[in-house]
Amino acid sequence: MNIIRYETAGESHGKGMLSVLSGMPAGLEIDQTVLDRELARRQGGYGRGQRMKIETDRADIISGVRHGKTIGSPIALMVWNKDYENWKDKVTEPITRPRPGHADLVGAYKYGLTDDIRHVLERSSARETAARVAAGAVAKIFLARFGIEVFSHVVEWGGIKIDTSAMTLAEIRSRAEASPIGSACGGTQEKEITAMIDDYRAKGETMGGVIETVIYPIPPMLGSYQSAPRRLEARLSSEIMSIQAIKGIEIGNGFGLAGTPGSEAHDEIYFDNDKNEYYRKTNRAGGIEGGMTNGCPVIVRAVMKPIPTLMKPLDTADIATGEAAKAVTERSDVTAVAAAGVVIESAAALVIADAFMERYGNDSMEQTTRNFNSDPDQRKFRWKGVNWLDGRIAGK
Ligand code: EPS
Repeated sequence: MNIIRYETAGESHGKGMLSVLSGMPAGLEIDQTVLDRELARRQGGYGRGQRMKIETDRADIISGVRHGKTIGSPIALMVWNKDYENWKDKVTEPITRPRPGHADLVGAYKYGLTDDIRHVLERSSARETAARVAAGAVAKIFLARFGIEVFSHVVEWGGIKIDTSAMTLAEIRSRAEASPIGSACGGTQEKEITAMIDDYRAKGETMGGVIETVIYPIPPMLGSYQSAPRRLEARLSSEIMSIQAIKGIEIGNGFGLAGTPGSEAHDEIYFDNDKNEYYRKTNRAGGIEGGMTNGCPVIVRAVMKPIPTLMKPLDTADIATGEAAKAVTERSDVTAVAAAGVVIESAAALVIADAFMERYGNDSMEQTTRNFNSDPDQRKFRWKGVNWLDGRIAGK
């Protein structure tokens, strides 16, 4: 990221998780309840483990905000780990049995930490995403000031696909927000999925899934084709793929485009003379063409692999003895796919905030708003298609 940047620090059982976010203009009102609501959402979702019962994540604003508004300086946000009290004086046995799929084995050798894999595990833990969500919540507050919304829903759980083709965007969002699995399916399918998660828990298994993130409304012309690092697909992918356990990503019709003839792969352009606007009837591109938003909803799907900490441990080799062993079992979640949706929203919000600042940004919110409002072409590409996602959704 270019103008908006952030870094996180913190270990899973250390004092807390810190994020430092820079580049936000001065004068943005920060509502603490929004930060804490996002952190609470990240803690939720069916299938989470014991740790989430210990923590009540809250963002402690350390710097960058005075009297409720940003002042242009780096915003440091601290999420204190309540569990630290239980760990600070704890004497733990060294971990020498790396979990396949985690950072354990290679991380221990890379950093010369083979005496105890816990040195690796503490930082590679997905607990780090609490800090990302705190920073992402600030980006969401910023985007909301310009009418930009980001939400996600889980479209596949352990192989069970959720069909949202008969639902509007608004329906999907409200149903997913009310669901313990973060999906819009409701009723029968929700029960089927929660029963499957229970079954996985009983068997010592873990479960992955696919999350769809929607950014809409979103202004056109964010991102650029001019240089590779400015392309919006690249920026979104990079940020989302950096989230723990995310193994694949697609934008719009993504991988499906391989089997689609060109005549059915793109979104034809129409012009409404009365409204002086361009519009599309489909959104196969997922709202991005040539690395730039085109006014249609930005659609990103990402797959989260099953968490590598299994209670039914996999084969491994003990790095102290070289002997065959079973991987270490640590307290963990059966699945955290719904929580990953909140983390992806944060990642997307940070990227979009960065691209927005590139086009309209200034050091103050006042001037940034003026720049945005005075853009004559900003409404020229407003999405007015009947269907928001390749004709799958009837209505708006
Ligand atoms: C997590 C906190 C962790 C894990 C989980 C995510 O807490 P603890 O290790 O104390 O149980 O529950 O991390 C992983 C599953 C992982 O593999 O890193 C959190 O706050 O989201």
